[in-house]
Amino acid sequence: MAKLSALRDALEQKSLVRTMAAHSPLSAVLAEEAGFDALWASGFELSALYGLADVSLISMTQHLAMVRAMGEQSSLPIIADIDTGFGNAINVIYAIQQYERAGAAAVVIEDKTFPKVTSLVADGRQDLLRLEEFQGKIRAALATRSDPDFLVIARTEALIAGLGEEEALKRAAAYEAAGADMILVHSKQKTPDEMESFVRAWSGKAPIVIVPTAYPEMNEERIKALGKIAIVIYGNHAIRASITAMKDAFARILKDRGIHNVNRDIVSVEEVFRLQKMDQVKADEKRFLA
Ligand code: SPV
Ligand code: MG
Repeated sequence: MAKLSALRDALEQKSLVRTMAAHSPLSAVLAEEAGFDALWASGFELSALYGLADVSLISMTQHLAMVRAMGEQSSLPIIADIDTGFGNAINVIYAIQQYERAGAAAVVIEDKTFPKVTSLVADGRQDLLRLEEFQGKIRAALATRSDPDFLVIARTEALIAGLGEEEALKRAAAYEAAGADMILVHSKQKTPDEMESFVRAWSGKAPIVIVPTAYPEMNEERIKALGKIAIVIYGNHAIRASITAMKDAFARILKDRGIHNVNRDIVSVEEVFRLQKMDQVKADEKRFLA
C-alpha cells in the first residue's frame, strides 16, 4: 500500500520520476541510496543476470521472486516489466493478481506476441499483437487490479517494429481508450528525433514513459522541455555497469597476478558488511545470544 502511494506521490510531486533498472536486491538498495525515485524490475537485466537472452525464457515465477526480494530490501516503488503478460488476457489476469500481491506499484505490459524478442537487438523478430487483442489484455489487467493506485502501463513496440509514428500514435490512443494509466513508447533509433516527434504529436491525456537507452542524448533537460513525459526509465545501466566493473577487476587480478592493486579500487569488505546490515546482526547477537 505504502509503495503504491509512493509512486502516485512521486508522479504528483515530481516533474519527472527517475527510475533505475535493478536485477537484484543489492542493485535495488544501491539505486535507492543513489537517490532514484523508483525501480524498474527489468526483464532484460534479470535475463542477463541468468546469462540468458531476453526472449521470454525467464518465467513469471522467477521474475516475481526477484520483485519480492527487491521489495524486501528497498522501500522504493517497483515498476515491474511483465513483458507480454506471459500469454493472453487470461495469463494477464493471473499475472496482475500475483504482481499486485508481490508489492509492485505498477506493471508495464507490451504489445508484442509471446514469446517476445528483446527490443534493441538489430534485426529482431518484432511481431505485434492485433490492437484489439492487446486492448483486451489491458482491460483484463484493469478489471483484475484491486487497487486503482496499482498502475497499468501499456507499452507499444510499434516504433521498434518499424511500423512508424502513425501506427504508434494509433496504438497509444487505443490503449489509453482501453483504460491504460500511462503509455510507454519504445524506440531504438540512435537519436532522440523519433521519440521527440512522437511526444510532440501525442494528443492523449495519458502521461508518457520512455526508456532512452538507444538515444542517450535525450537527457533529463530535453525530456522536461518536451513535457508530457512523466517517467524516465534507465533501462539496463545497472547490469551494464556491473559487467564493466567485474570485467575490469577480473582482468586486473590476472594481469597483476594478485589482488594487491585491485584491492585499492573496489569497495571494502566493510562496505559490503554495511549493505548486509551486519551492525544489526551484531546488535541482535548482544541482545539474544545467551
Ligand atoms: C527491459 O529493461 O527489460 C526493457 C527495456 O524492457 S529494453 O530492454 O530496452 O526493451
Ligand atoms: Mg523488458
